[in-house]
Formats: sequence, C-alpha cells, structure tokens
Amino acid sequence: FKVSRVQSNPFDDQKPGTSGLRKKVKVFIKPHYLHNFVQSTFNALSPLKVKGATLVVSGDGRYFSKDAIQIIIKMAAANGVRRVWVGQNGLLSTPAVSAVIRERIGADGSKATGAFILTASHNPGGPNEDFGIKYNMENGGPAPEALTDKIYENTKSIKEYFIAEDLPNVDISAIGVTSFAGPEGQFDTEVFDSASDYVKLMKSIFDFESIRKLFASPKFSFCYDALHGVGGAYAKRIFVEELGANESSLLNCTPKEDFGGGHPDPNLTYAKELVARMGLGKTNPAQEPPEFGAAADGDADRNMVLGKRFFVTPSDSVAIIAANAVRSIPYFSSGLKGVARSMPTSAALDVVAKHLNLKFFEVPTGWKFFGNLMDAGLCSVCGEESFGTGSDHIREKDGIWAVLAWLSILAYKNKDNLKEGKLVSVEDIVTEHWATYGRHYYTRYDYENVDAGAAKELMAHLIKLQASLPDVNKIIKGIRSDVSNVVQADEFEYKDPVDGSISKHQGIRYLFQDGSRLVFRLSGTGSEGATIRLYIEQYENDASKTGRDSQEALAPLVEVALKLSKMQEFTGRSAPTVIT
Ligand code: VG1
Ligand code: CO
Repeated sequence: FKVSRVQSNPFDDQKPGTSGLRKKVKVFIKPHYLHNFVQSTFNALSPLKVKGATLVVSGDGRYFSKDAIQIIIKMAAANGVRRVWVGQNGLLSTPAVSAVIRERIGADGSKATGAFILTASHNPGGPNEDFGIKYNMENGGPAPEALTDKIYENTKSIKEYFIAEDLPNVDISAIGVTSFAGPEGQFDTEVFDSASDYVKLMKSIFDFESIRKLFASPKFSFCYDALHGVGGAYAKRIFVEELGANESSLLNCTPKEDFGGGHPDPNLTYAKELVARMGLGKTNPAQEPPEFGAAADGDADRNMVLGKRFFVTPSDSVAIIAANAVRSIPYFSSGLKGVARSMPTSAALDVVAKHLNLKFFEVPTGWKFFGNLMDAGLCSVCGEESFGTGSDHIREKDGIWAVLAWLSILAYKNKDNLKEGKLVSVEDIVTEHWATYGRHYYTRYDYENVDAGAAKELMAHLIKLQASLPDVNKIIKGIRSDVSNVVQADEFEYKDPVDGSISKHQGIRYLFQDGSRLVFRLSGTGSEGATIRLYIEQYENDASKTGRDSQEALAPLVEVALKLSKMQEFTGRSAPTVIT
C-alpha cells in the first residue's frame, strides 16, 4: 500500500471528556472528523508507541463502528503501526479490551501496546445517536489527562493526516491474520475471538466450580440483561456455557448497532425489562422473580445488581464486595492492597476500609484516576456510584466481573445450605452489611440536556455561596431546620499520590457535620447541552433506622439541595430526568 498525506482543517470541538470523545454520529461522519482525532492521538503519543506498535481497535459494535474500524486500520498502517488486532465483528467490551492489552499474545507472539475503543458507553446508538472513541495505554487503562490534553491541543492545530487509502477493507467477520506490504515494511491485521481472552481471565480470578454449584441449586435463579450491548457476547459464554445458566435467563443479549432503540444504561429507569422481571417496577410479574438479576451498559463496563424485589446501590455494591472479597474470591485470598472510590460515591466503602484497616483513596470521577493507584500496587477494589465496579485485574471498570463477584459472595454465603435450609439472598447480604457498618442512604439526580449557560451559572452560584459558611447555614436552616450544619464546602481537587499530578474543579461539595454530603458536578460524557448531576448522601448507623425507603429518608436533604442551588430557577426544570 501507499501512504497518502491528506490536508485537513482543525475542528474546535474535539476535547475528550470523562471517558474519551463522544459526539452524535452526524458529527463523527463529517469528512476528516474521525481522521483528525486519530491522527492527533498518534501525534500525541511518542513515536515509539506508534512505529512498530500493536494496537487493538474494537468496541461495543454501535452504529458507525464498522466504518470507523476500517478508517483506523488504514491510518494505523500509514502511521507505521505494525499490527492491528480486531475482535471478531469489531466487538470487544471495554473491560475485554483492557484484558486483551494486558494478557493476549498474538498469533506471532506479539503483545499489544494500546487501543482505540469505539464506544459511547451508556449513551444511545444509531444514525441519530452517539458514537465515541478513546485511547487506552499499555497498562490497559484510559489515557491520563496529560495525554488527552495533548490530543486536544493537537486537534486544534492539525493540518494533515496520513492514510493508506488503497489498503483493501479487512474482513472483520473472519478470524485470522492478513498481511500487507507497506513502504516501512509489513503490516498485519489479526481478527480474533472477542470472548476467549476475557473468559480465561475470569476463570483465573473466580472459583467457577463454586458458582456452578450455586447455579445448579433449585433455590437459586438468575437473570442478566445486556440491554443489546456487547455484554451479551460474554454473558452467553460465561453464564450459560461455563456456569450452566439457562439460555432463557439472558435478556437482550444479542448486540445491536442501535441497542434496540433504547438507552443502554443499567439503572432502574432504563433497564425496564429486568426491573419488571425482578419484581421492582410497578408491574408485578406473573412469576416469582429470580433471586439475582444484573444488567450492563453498551460497552459492558457498568453493572447494576438486583436481588429479588431489591436494588443494590452501586456505592453499597463496591463496599460489600470489598468486605467479602478475601473469603469469597480466590484472586484476593492473600488480602486487599487497598480500596478506592470516586468522590461522589458514598462513603460506604470508607467505613469498610476503616474496619478492615485498608488503604483508602478518594479520586475524581472517571476510571482513569484508579489506574495509577493500581499500577503502584495501592488498590485492589474500586468503584463509582455510576454503576461502575472493578479491580486491579484490568484497568477499566468491569460489569461482568462485578456480577461474578456477587455470585461468588452468594456462593460462599450459601455453600452449606444449597441442599437444605434457606438461601441467603442478595437482600440478606445487604441488610447484614448495614447492620455491621451502618447504611449510607444515597441518591443521584440527573438533569440531562439543560442549557449549557444555565448549568454554568448554577455552578458559579454554588461556588460563590461557599465563601461564607455561616450564610450557607442560615439559608439551609431557613429551608429545613432538621438537617445538620455544613462544616466544609469546597471544589474537590485531587493530587495523584503516585505521580503528583493535580486535577482541579472536580465537583462542588457541601459536607455536613453528621457525615451527610451534597455534591454537584457537570457531566463530561454527554454529547449535547449540559448534564447537571446532584449527589445526595446521608449516613445512618442506628440499626433500627437502616430499613427506610431511601427517597423518603433523603427528602430533607433533597429539598435543601434543590433550593440552595436554585435548580428550578436556573434550569427551568421542576424534576430531574433520571433518579438513581
Ligand atoms: C459518567 C459517570 C462516571 C463514569 C463515566 C464513564 O461520567 O458519572 O462515574 O466514569 O460516566 O462511564 P460523567 O462525567 O458523565 O458524570 V462509561 O460506562 O460512560 O464509560
Ligand atoms: Co460504559
């Protein structure tokens, strides 16, 4: 093939957000748009990471992925990349990409040096919806801010890109290696099975035999909803083929380019079918709900865990996994190195860390911040309130891993009573946890697609208020006299303990004397307008009060948050788009 040099002009909207560049498909298909971003990434990487590199290129299979893969292959070849690995049909979940970078050995013995992941995660897909791209590093984790800032700088000044226009399209449906001769030598593409490396890794972490026994028990029942995302490809292999679940326990497990027209976001609002089947919605299922249910997002890095008629908050989920990991999961049998959560995630994990005397870290929102801690051997288990849970087995959050962690805990707690006695349920595990550690009532209000200017003004208003705590407390007492005092208010700032880098403006916090918190952030993953996220949390360690409905328990704080921020005044919204 030949290398063409193509003149191009910069776009001014290619700043990567919390997790890569996400835009409407209509934006991504503009001439040169994707090309500029990919070339800017190559230019931001050192030549060593491009020339001779082995890159993984795949994603959640959303609309435009197949075209994007061919474009990236041609640009990789032109930029001196030695090999591109593609999951069959272009499918790899985000955690599987991370696993492939870290673990996979290529047909010729090679190892991957990085990846382009093609996904907009939990955002809808299709010609009128979202597409996304992000770069992951040699450790399997998302590019750190130093690199994404460089990429953004490059996108603002780019003048040309390189592409092997005459390279034939690669058949990504057929497993195998194809070789081409280029001006700098050989270039290969290798299409491989999307699931096998990931399945192998999961089998090395968990005791599949004990989970198989759980599945075999007539007392246990299971349901998994991939919301038409890429998780379905892994669910079939792991839950059905390896663990013996019934095929009928899988919902929406065939990956679709438009996720069946839905929002592939595993929460109580969007995972409607699962929520109904688990007996949680308004609709009462005709059949007795399963004992365990879970859902994933488009790229399968998120998870929602449900018990029979019971919702597990993601903040509780990571705390419970951390509290039970050593006993239930062979990978952790020699102990946890430490635990970490994102700032808006509830402090349930903090309490576990304290009880178990574990190192603990609080990082900004976004998985990229956990990677350094893990690389330095400081953190084993981590999580975010946004349905993200994971560990140092890879450098991304991992939806199926989280489900396997919960199944391991269930298998462990029930190991002696699968034949007789009562099944220890998901709800039992959570309520027992609250009895030991106290409960963090938690909710998140999302105001999606609000006017960007209005959102900025609301945030500025909240920052301005922080100048005087006595004034803040006076306003709050005027709203509700039954909430405690704000003792600290600030914008969260993080200094990475490993490389010393500083991340500012990571969310506005109001911290109350009794441990309650209000946090306000602007989303960094949307593709249009602004999304305001409001996180509300309250700690209760009186065991007689841990069984309340969370919206009811949090009502006073919600009222304070909405009035203090003047939410309706600024946004014109009387209610959030989504409550989780
Ligand atoms: C959201 C979540 C954040 C998560 C990020 C990527 O970011 O809040 O916790 O890490 O999505 O998740 P933001 O900036 O919109 O709040 V995924 O599954 O979309 O890659
Ligand atoms: Co995701």
